[in-house]
Amino acid sequence: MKKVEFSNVGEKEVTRAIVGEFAKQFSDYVESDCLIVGAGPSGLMAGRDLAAKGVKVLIVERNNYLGGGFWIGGYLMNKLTVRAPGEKVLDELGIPYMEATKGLFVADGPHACSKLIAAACDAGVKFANMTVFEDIVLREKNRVAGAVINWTPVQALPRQITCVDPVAMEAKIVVDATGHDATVCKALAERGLLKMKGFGAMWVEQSEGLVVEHTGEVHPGLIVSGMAVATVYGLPRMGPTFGSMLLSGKRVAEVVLEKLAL
Ligand code: 48F
Repeated sequence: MKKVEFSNVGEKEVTRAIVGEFAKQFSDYVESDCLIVGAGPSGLMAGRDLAAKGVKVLIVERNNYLGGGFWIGGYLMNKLTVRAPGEKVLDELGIPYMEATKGLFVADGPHACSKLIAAACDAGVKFANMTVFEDIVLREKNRVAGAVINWTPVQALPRQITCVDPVAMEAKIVVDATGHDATVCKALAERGLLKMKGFGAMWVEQSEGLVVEHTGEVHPGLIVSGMAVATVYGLPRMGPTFGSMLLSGKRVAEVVLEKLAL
């Protein structure tokens, strides 16, 4: 059998490469143009469109994996649906799909999700995964100016063995893309700075259009995206259909670009 010759580097070089590159990127992204909390379909889509326009984007995600509900689609079956005109975004991302019935398209979750993640990475989005959003940073007139974050494992362990203070990241604009929980908006609501209605019962024909229409700035410095929009404004939920998540992410990118131009 032919011998394969690998380069002559050992453990210390491997460790230094990881630590060095992590520290460089982390230090650089302590300040970004746009910090997106949540790497579900709406957060990834927003990040991809923004980074493609040269915006410095960091996505913070509490899980190890990126993609949120987009991996598995509906009911643990790895299929996801998109109602027209959402299939245009699938075309743009090169995601294969079939038409199930007029105006309803079905794609494979893993294929769709990995394409969207790759598109975000290719555009230049950076990720802090296994990182949980804990709180907001506020500045003058209660403008949202960043996020307080910690390692997910720290938060997951019992309090008595993890008294680890978090750190904060600053950003010109923060996006809440945390899905139904709307965790970033909740941090404002807990301080009496925002009223949240909680999402309504499922009604897909109503919810998709309303979510995209209501996507935007919810408080100075904070944009709301995807299902978090339904939670803030009391809009109906929609179940495993994703066209409006992708279009909400696109709308976020438009709003952020307008704001950054000011
Ligand atoms: O839930 P998620 O996929 O949000 P989305 O982009 O899309 C919603 C759909 O998946 C689906 C639906 C309509 O199609 O009803 O549910 O609005 O992704 C949200 C991401 O945010 C992360 C979470 O792990 C997920 O990947 N996340 C939530 N809370 C935090 C967080 C937090 N505190 N810190 C960091 N990440």
